[in-house]
Amino acid sequence: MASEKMTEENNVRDQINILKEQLNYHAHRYYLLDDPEIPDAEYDRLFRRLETLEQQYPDLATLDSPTQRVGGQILEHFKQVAHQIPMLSLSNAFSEQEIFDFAQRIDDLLEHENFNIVAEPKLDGLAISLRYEQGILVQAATRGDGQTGEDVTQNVRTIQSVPLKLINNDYPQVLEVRGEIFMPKGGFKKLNEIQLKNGDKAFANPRNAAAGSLRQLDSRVTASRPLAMYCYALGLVEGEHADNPIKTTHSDILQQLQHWGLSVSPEIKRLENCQQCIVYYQNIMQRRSDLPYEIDGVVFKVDSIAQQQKAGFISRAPRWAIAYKFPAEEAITRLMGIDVQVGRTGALTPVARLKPVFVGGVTVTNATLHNQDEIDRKDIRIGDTVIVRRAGDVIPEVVGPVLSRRPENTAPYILPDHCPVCGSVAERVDGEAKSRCTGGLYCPAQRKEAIKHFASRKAMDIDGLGDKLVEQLVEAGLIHDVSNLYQLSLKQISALERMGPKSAENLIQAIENSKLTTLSRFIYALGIREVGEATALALANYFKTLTAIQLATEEELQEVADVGPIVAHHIVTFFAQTHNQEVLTKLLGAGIHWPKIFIKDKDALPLAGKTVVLTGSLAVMARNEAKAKLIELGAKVSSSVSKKTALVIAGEKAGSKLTKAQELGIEIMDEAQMLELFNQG
Ligand code: 9MJ
Repeated sequence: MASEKMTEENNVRDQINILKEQLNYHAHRYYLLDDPEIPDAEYDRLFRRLETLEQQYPDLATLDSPTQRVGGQILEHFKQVAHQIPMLSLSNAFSEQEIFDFAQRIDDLLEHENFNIVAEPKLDGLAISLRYEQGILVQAATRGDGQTGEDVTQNVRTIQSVPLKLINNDYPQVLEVRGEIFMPKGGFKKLNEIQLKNGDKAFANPRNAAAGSLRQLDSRVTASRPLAMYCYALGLVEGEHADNPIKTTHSDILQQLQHWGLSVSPEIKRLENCQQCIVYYQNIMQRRSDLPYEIDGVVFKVDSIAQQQKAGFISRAPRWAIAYKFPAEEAITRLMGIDVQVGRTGALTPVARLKPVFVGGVTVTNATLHNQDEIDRKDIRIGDTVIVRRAGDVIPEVVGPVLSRRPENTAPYILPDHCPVCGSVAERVDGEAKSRCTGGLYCPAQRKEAIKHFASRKAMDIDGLGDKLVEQLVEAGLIHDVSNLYQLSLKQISALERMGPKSAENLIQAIENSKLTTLSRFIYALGIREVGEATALALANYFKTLTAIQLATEEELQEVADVGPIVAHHIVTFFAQTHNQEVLTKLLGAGIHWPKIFIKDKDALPLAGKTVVLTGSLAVMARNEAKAKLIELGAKVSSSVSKKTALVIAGEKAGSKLTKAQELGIEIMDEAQMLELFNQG
């Protein structure tokens, strides 16, 4: 027995030593280098693990353990400052239940007195204590370990939202104010752009950037950094002004601080009960990504100072306050593998297959890796321990590997040079981020995606035709291209697995209903590369008819505000493909139509196949309108006169193009003749 116990203790000792070593390594990166390698949540997890082991085996707890040091480290560069009133930390809550428990505890401690709560966003920055003597800022100190901090007065003086002198002369002789220094998101982004441009390392997050900026030995560097401060507590106060003594509630004190020129978060609210606290939390969480600064939760504080005193403290945290933290947005997990997905346009997208991990409030198993360059830049390898980030509703992403945990024998990942679905060659065009399967619509993956897109809500809006059903239909060989949708029979659909007769009928009806659409939806539904909803609408409005769009040259297409040379090229390429023309004919033949649009046999149009040049200025009709009309009548509109030109329309002050047309003996019309032609058309 005794030896078993010893073995167990030795194991725990090893575990504790490993944890200490890891925590010291990460604390160094975090506090001294401002360059953390793992997410905070992971650091906290290691820390809690060590705490638990030390509690279970008190003999193994040593004074050099990171658990024996609360808060940050004290840097040697800066003068030390003893906080006359310690700077507190906050207890954390992670669930509604813990907030109800907190309220219950307060209720007990206050012996059922009524109490109000002040709710504040929990800023993710650095806690700072400012000291004003006779209204003048004389000292600014970091929190340090809560008892002793670093003197960063020179640096804090450069922050615009920290007044060097208080306003309204009714302040106390000595006023210590505590708050958070942070870097707004916009400033952080710009700073990192500058860092990268100068060949310096980007900061991992705004808090690290704020910490790094504040610990500069040269305050000119701090001055160039976009820092701000919000105040949320008092420290030492001496010699209150008779006209304006310190208020008796937290909410009034915050107003008083504003009266003296200090900044306070505009989001702070006074609340009356627990339910309102939960609503406040949810509301702030929803707006989190829209706030101009990072927050990692909300803080609830008892409003009355007398009640705060009655509730008291446990070790270094007040009993009268609690931080309700948001779920961590970053976590670490293992990259099990990389799948390659094939999109509608053949683009190959590497997708990380992750060991399931709870992050940002959900369990994440996949995350996009975007493309080869991203994988190379981040040096992500299969087998790595990776940081996964899920912020708000944004799709999860892999931030990068934790290099200190990289296993041996990993290799850089290279995307396959063949399509994993159809085996066609995958090509990467110069200047493009993604490589693409060259299989086109031979590739079942591309076909499925094209059909899903065609049926989607903003395209043909075929109700009930979801992704799974499209996959079933393609796999059953019932549809090869989008036009086959309109040939499906009730019998074929009913025969599919998990398809009831009523659903089959509804689907047939939905397909039928989709036949009446708009020109812009139809163009969007075709899935032409780079032609999104807005471009489709712009094309429809400009050209008015499908025929005009089909016949437009790249040059003409670029007349549309939304269309540049690349998009124009994609459109022309799309319509030039025989396969696409066939599908279009079948779709229109199936009865797809839209109001106020006429479809003519393009060969029968009066200007079919003729190249027309417009020159000089038109007096009656807008130039673009004339151009659209010409296209509608089947013309190809060009900007230069050549032997191929069939007709030149010469407005007023026509110059060299008219002369050239006359030399070449090309038919010439004036504006009146053109209008006559349009009337006939
Ligand atoms: C933050 N970080 O925004 C406190 N805090 O109060 C707010 N921190 C705090 N309050 C007492 N809003 C100790 C810390």
